[in-house]
Amino acid sequence: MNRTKSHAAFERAKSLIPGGVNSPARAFGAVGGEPIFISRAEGPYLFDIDGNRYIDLIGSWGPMILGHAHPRVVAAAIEAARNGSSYGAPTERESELAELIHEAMPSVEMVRMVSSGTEASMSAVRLARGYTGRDLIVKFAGCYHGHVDSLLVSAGSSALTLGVPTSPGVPIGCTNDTVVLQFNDVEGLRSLFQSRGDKIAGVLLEPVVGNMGLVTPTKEFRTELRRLTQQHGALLVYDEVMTGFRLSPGGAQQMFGDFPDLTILGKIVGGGYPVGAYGGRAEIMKKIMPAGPVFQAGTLSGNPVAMAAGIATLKELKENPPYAKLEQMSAAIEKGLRLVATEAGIPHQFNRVGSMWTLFFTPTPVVDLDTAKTSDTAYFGRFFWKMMDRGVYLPCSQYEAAFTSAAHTMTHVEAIVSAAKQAFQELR
Ligand code: KE4
Repeated sequence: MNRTKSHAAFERAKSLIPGGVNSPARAFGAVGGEPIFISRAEGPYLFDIDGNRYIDLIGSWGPMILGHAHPRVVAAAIEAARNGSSYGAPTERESELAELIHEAMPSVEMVRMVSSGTEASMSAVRLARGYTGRDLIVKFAGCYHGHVDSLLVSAGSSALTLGVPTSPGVPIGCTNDTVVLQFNDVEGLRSLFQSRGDKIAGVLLEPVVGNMGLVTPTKEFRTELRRLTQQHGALLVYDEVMTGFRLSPGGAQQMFGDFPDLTILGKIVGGGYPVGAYGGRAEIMKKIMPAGPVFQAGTLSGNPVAMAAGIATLKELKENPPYAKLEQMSAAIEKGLRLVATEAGIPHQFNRVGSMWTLFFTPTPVVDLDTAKTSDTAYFGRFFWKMMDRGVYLPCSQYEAAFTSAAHTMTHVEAIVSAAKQAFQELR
């Protein structure tokens, strides 16, 4: 594929923007080569500035569950933008989106809008500490909650991809009160609560992990998490930035029948516009200023254009739920990729929950960060480019989830599987 314009754009960007990108996740650091520059996107497709078309399996790392440029979302954003882009004053749209969130996730009795998942995670951690009067936060190796200082410890996503799970610039004082356990480690959880349970403000996790590649929790792990947090007065915080409105209308918590104390949201809730949110039990949320003493603020929080896009997205998901189709498409992708990888004799694992999935190149079942890291990331990089050259755009890291959208059809599934079959044959 000709990518000369992307190369020139990357050279230009690198002289102005660190690494030429505004987020390391899109830097292609783990797969080698250079990122492609996008000119536009529509439905299941990305188009780069050289005119190449790709079946998009990232969907902006999760937000584009409806596919790109969905007419309803585009129209809502344009209509809102015509009435001004930001007021710094409250609008009814913020309450409308809050009502849609609460309707989908009853555990979220009250919610505060912010502008990113990171901001939502940071605020939820501060709230858990402010509400409980305790300092300790528990997270799990390989889970990523945004670039929050206190959570950049053994973080997943691009921190893991680029090998800086604990970043320079984060003073030890910021992470002294962060305890990292292995995901699915029930004994580790029990032992920590036994020794320090009365010091724990909150336990933060991705209820289905996307940021070490896709990893699912065991039922025992989820049940113990809820039991121990309740028993010791710690808050259970579900980071549903990726899973919210994706795994079901009510995200992972609805799918599992769980009831966390706080929920962190992002991505889909803004329909591709900058929206994050955190919410939960009203008595906890009422601690947030100006209702309570825990400070949190933001110029563009509840931005009217972003709210309009989020409302349009959640209404479309509610009125025309795509979940059966997402399951059908994603199951067909799983079946096809498992088949062609097996035929090619490639050691692999395929982890999937609904429309979030990861093809790991390892013979070891992937259940936590240690097992995810047995993957052959060099092989993944070669596979990634073989797929790119066949017009299939996978996440540019073994440690990320792929996302199927409502715009994908069986034609796209067949093209994805066919490209993988050829890629595996060429990589022999
Ligand atoms: P943002 O600050 O990127 O909006 O959200 C941070 C975040 C929080 N929680 C979860 C579970 C997340 O997946 C994320 C962000 N996800 C990454 C992709 N793995 C975003 C891509 C990027 O960093 O560019």
